[in-house]
Amino acid sequence: MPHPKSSVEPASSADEASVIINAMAFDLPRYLRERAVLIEHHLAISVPESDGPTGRLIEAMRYSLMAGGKRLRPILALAACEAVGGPTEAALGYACALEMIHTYSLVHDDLPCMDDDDLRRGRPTNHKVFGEAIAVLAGDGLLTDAFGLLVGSTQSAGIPAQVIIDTIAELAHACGSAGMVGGQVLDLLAEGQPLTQQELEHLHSKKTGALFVASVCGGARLGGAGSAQLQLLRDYAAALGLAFQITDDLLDVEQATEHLGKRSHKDLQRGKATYPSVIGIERSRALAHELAQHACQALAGFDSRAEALRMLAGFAVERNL
Ligand code: GRG
Repeated sequence: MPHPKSSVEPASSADEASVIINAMAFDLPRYLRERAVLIEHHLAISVPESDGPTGRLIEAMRYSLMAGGKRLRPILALAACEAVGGPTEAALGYACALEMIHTYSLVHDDLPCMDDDDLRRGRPTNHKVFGEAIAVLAGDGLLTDAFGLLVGSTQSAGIPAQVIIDTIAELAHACGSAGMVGGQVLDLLAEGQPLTQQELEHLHSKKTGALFVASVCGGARLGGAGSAQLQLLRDYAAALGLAFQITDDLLDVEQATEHLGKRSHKDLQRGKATYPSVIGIERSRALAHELAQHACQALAGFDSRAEALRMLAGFAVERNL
């Protein structure tokens, strides 16, 4: 498979014109739908049903994995690959691995020893259906198999070994103690404590932001991005991740459980500091929009192939789910 090398070029006025035309023509709902179908098809193949001795484990993994959700992290990975001119197949396995890791974090986050939730993605949580032991193992299975899928799929796609190694290293860093798991610990320790805005941002940059950055940068790296492009995409993803989290905090306050498919108003109930509780609802909304704009500015040197990424920054803050 070709693995194009490209660099960031300053946008010409012709590029700018084509970006505007593209933005007008871009059908985001359709793009999201089509990408979700592609990802779900590939997820179903990647974690196939099994009636063997571990059938119950696989059933639990698939129960949460195939329960819907926005599929935003894998969609970002594919959009980032596309933005640097890479072929979708280069990042498809990686995209699915991201969704498996995200799903593992949700299954574990819902456990009684963590957030103790009964509802996720509109269904009873994993441990409510399969019991705690199987839910823990289903999460472990999703996390570990994600790395297996990443290696297998990128090798089959002919990605250079060093690019695969760099992608694995960045993903492991984003998920582990320096990233998502570390952020979860900060979150647990902060329950009932007042936080400053800076402390809240630090917590979320790890808990939520790190996986967004890995989604975008990994997808772009597999698509052939150079280091200048990766740096800009890192800025894009960090701003987008924070904007997404602020919007999540706002939705938790403003939407009902039945609408979200997960328990709402839970941050307040658990005594968690959130953007609305620290800086107020209006400032939170304004900050989320500023961050989405900042994310788009980081893409200024990219051509019209980055249109999906631009639209996704808007989606992250305008969504109602
Ligand atoms: C390692 C146990 C463990 C947890 C890591 C990510 C995480 C920390 C916990 C999940 C709970 C949570 C509310 C995290 C904040 C990030 C977030 C808003 C997750 C929900 O993501 P969406 O909205 O969910 O993309 P869907 O269902 O659409 O995929």
